[in-house]
Amino acid sequence: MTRFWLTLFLFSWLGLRSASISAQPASPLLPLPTETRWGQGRLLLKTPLKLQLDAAADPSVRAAARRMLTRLQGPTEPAKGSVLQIRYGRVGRPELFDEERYSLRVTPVGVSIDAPTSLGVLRALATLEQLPIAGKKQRYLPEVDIQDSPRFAWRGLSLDAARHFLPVAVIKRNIDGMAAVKLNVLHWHLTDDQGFRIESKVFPRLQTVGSTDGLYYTQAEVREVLAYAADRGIRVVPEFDVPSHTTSWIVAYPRLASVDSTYVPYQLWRTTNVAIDPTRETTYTFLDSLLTEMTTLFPDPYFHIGGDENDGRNWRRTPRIVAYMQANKMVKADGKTVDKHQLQTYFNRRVLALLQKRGKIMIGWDEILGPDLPKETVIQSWRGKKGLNDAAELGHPVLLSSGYYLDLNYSAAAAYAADPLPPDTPLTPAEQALVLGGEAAMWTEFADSVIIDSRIWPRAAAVAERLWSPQAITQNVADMYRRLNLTSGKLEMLGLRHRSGPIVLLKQLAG
Ligand code: CP6
Repeated sequence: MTRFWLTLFLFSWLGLRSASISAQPASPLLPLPTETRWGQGRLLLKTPLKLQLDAAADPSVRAAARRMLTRLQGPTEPAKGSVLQIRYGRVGRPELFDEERYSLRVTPVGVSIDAPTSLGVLRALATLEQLPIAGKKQRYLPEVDIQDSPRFAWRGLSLDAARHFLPVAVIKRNIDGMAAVKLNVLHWHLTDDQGFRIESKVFPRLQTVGSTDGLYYTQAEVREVLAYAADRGIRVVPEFDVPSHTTSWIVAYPRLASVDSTYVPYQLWRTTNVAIDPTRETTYTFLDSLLTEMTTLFPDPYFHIGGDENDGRNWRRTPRIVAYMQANKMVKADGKTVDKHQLQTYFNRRVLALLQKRGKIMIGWDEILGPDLPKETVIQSWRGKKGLNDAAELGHPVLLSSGYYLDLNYSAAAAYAADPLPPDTPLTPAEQALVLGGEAAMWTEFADSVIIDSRIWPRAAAVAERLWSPQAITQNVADMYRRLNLTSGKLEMLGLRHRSGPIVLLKQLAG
């Protein structure tokens, strides 16, 4: 035993020594790539890099390369000088999950990016943008050889645009931030008690009556955001939260309600206990029309139906719904007490059928989990790690959000420590393969579009690294904070005003 520890100490001491001898530069990169080999040379940035890209290249890749060069070198005309060479096989399909690999080489004479797909190129460009070092006289790229691919395929940021509306410009600048740290899924929480934030042409009262402040995205604006995200290799998954969190829906269309009553829009700080009626066929004809419209608008194969925090109070108070549950044996083990969870599972199966008819994969928060839920439904765990493991053990694909709630103001270190698959995971390899990744979540009951950047950034970048980088090289919290500080400065330059805050804007307005 003693000898074992001694050997261990000796090895770790040698490890430290050899690291300091080879004078590794402190990496500016976040998330850390799978493999990084630093060289001794440097590529000075004073001569503009000339972009060398296949003539038939995807316009998004060309635009992304131009954006990166402008940020790196200013809006210079490409001259002679060194070359940025980009090669890739095909245009990536984000939903295929294995398309983000790349290699990036910087030598004193140029930069080369090789990737199987355009998505890999976008990730490589994000890395390249983090590399420049300000030398004594001029800026340069350090010589480096990087091989990189993500640990998890699904690295999301969830934004609640329902409680406080988030204008398109806010969504776009947050997409820029996501791209900078290789987050690849924007989960757009579009509806909640306090507002239905997207235009429906079929049921326009949803946005006109359901958003009492009149703020919602038109379908043209949604398309604009989708194109902006797609150009940056980011998928957009919309959430329409049902059956609970639906006051706005019910205020607009009272026929959806479980309880016949007059509903008023909820105030921001109140939580929900309304739910739409899952026992009436008209509820499903309504949802069928709405989902037909919305699944056509959003091209991503995944579609989020929420499903969280239904306390069942509305259903238990309605004799018609209680009778339905009894007639259909939706009761607990005692054979008498009605079980709202069984009714919600029935509802979920009906919604699943509507989505599958449109070729969509359904996602819901962990409350929707139950033995009768079809296995193809993805579970997003927010109430704790147990939800993630339970779902994977039952055979569901699963996402982790527990531990990544930015509005709870955990430290970056705490978010960093939350790992979907820690070394002591109880999951078998087959179950582990069901863990798609995770999402940082920003709820907006107590945050509006002015301060939201400072809640999201830079902590979402710590989550991004947890989900992208290998576990073994991401155990040093102090080093994460060092790199987070660098990243934060870069995010600020992208327009995410989380450091200086609105004061800077006010000063600018004041002239
Ligand atoms: N809104 C919705 C929320 C939350 C959820 N759903 C939430 C619950 C608890 C915490 C944070 C957020 N505000 N629609 C749960 C998924 Cl701590």
